[in-house]
Amino acid sequence: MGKGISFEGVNGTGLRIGIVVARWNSEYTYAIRDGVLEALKECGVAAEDTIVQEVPGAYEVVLGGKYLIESKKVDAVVCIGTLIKGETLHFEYISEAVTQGLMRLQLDTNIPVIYGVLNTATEEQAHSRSVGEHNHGRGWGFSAVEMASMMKG
Ligand code: RBF
Repeated sequence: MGKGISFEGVNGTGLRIGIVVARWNSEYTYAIRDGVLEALKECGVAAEDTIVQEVPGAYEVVLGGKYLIESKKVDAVVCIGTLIKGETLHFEYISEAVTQGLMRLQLDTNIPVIYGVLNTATEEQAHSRSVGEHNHGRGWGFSAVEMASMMKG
């Protein structure tokens, strides 16, 4: 389950969940995607109701999420990216834009958007939160189902 919180009783039967995965830092983003898939399966989301869409980088996950919401009618979407602080200011600009974009997306559409973006200072931090001892993807998968259920009343 997610670090520090429990998702007991979360039931995804009949829900459609989208996953958007950035290919930048795919060693980490694919591990997170797999964690999300594992959680969705565990709480009863059918394989045919799980829609995975790849995009190039974290900057593109916002539009990827909008696409799944509008064209694939998902009940929630998990947007996955990994931004690792580099030598340039790209990290700050992309991170800020994606963070604002994902919040705006869910408020504009009334469809839950799960913030699946790791913003880390080092590769080691990204590693431990994805392929390492704690895969955040699992908690994000359960969060998607919980929020989708909430919105469906
Ligand atoms: N995308 C990521 O998902 N993670 C990164 O750490 C990342 N770093 C980038 C650093 C630079 C200098 C540039 C130019 C792009 C980076 N991107 C990264 C890609 C970005 O999210 C997007 O795919 C491209 O900028 C094209 O819009």
